[in-house]
Amino acid sequence: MVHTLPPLPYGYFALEPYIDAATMQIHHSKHHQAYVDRLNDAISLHPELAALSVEELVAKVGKNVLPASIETAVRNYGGGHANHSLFWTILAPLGSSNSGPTGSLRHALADEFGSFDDRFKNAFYDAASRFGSGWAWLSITPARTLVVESTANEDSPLSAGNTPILCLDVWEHAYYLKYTRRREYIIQFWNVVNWDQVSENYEKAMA
Ligand code: MN3
Repeated sequence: MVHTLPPLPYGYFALEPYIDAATMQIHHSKHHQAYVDRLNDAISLHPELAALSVEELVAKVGKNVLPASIETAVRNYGGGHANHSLFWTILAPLGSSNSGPTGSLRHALADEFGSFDDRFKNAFYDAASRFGSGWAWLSITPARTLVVESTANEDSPLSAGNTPILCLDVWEHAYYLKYTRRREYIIQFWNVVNWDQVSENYEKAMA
């Protein structure tokens, strides 16, 4: 097996009460595992792709370089695997790493959005409020600027050449056990963002 489910860097209960344990368990052990399994199935007949990371695979989506028979599988299941793998790492229990962006990311957000709590969070809220299933992102463009974006389904910013550093899964499976409205989930999400990790992702992408 080429791709494996990464372990959560905290327990299922760690993000309570903002993201509940039942949601985390199902989301990680069922949904994410299914994406990993289906990606492995899809690429099992293509040993030439076995050495590529999931991020490298997803970056090839839409460029006519993947075998046509597995393009959609890589887009959906590879995207699902890559997206969730980032998502788990940018979450952290309340009180650990949640005090806000640090270092050069803090300055870059101020430069790009003017105000963090108002304009950046509003832009992210709008991206997360997209119609239907998908994701909201804070990404870095090839021109090395920050951008808030939204993708449908399991599409990844990597396929468009951007590097995601923060994300929020807004599929119903990510929140419906606890929240009846997506807007409440989006607002509560900020309590459990691992800003140390997001800032580290930023430094790495800009290096
Ligand atoms: Mn999900």
